[in-house]
Amino acid sequence: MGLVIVANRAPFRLTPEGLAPAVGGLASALLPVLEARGGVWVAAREEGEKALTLRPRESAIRLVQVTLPQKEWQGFYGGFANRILWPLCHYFLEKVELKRDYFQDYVRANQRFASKVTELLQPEDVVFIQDYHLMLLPKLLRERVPNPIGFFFHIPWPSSGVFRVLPWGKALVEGLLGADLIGFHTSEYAENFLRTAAHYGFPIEGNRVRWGDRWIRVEVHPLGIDTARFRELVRDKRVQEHAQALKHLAGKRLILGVDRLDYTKGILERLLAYERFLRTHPHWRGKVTLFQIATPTRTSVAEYRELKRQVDEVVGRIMGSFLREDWIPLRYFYQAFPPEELVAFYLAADVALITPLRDGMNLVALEYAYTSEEGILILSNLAGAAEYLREALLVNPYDLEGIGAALDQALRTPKGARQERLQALWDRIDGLDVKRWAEGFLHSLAEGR
Ligand code: ADQ
Repeated sequence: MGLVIVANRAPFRLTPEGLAPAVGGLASALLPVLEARGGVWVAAREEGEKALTLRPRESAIRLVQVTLPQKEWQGFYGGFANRILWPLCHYFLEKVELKRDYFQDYVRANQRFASKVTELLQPEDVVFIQDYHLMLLPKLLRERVPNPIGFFFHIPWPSSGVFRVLPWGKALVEGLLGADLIGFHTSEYAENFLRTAAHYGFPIEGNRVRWGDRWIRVEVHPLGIDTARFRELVRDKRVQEHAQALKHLAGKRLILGVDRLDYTKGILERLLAYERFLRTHPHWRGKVTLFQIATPTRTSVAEYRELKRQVDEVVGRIMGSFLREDWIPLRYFYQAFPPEELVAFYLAADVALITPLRDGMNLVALEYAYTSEEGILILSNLAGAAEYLREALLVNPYDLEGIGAALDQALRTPKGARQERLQALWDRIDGLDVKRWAEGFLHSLAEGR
């Protein structure tokens, strides 16, 4: 049975050296699965953007692109996805720009996807749709084809009261109900979804929603990481040498943050918490250094450019206030790194400070905890991952003093206690392996039919 994955973006990006896996949770999660099973990945392409071509012998994956006219792409992606759904689902209501034009473009783009998928679908194929860009697609496909359809929502499903701020809320829920199985990272999101569906009048029974004569199942399938790949990277001599060099460069206890430069990731709040920590815990001055890696993302959206400006300003202020001849309090990297370099940072870090204000799951937290040998993970209790990584040091990401106190505690935790926490986290993350996630979801999709 063939697998057809449908997602907004292709899992590759163009580099001067050719195609490389894209940065982001989705690509790291699904590429290994599709490569193992073989199949088609359908993704959008903005008109004028260079088409990505994969030659069959390079990969078991066939890539099919759906071309969207520029104006439509702007409204669909820059508008409805990034200025409405993303802030709304992460509880940033003040950033939501409700514009009808955006919704029109979202409908058109989802229709284009539906036509393309219908065209290429074989009778035996299973369709697996990814994320909030394509919420109308399951229904559009259900009207055209009988194939099994799975849908996974990678970001938080907010409480029903928040979701209902959307004038098109019911249409979006109906769109999803075209699927046979809808997956979420945590039980909280699944429950929120069921309550939202109930609000719009759909009968609910246990974890199932009824629509006409169909029952749609809602399940929790927490996404994990490619554990085998990360184990390999940790054992790689070059990665270990690089980690040693980074430790040497830091010269102090190394605190690490790694995120896309997105307002949901709490980078600004984290920097403010660090600044405050240095003021209120002066004995740590000269003894710690924060490496913050921020990956450029959605740079065409004004909101993100403004965030970058604010982050630059706080970075400058911390450096100006605390830098000493013998101590660099902060190193800020506004760039993406290949996985082997990222793992070197993970290995070198004594503490990872992962404090999103909201996050569907947060794979960086899993990657750090899995690869670190004696570090400690400070994790936001508003990230989906907090439902699983109970041995992390959980903090409220809005509570700047609380973050400082957790940093102080983490830095004082003796090696034995740190290793005990890590050992427990390794077991949990083994249980969340990405292959299990995909197989588990697809198995349940097949079973339920
Ligand atoms: P993201 O918001 O992108 O994903 P996350 O889950 O942390 O967040 O995944 C980021 C991925 O990008 C990680 O695999 C990480 O290694 C990589 N990455 C981050 N910074 C990088 C850098 N500077 N260079 C190279 N690689 C970098 C969305 C949701 C999440 C959800 C995932 C998967 O917002 O909540 O966990 O999808 O469902």
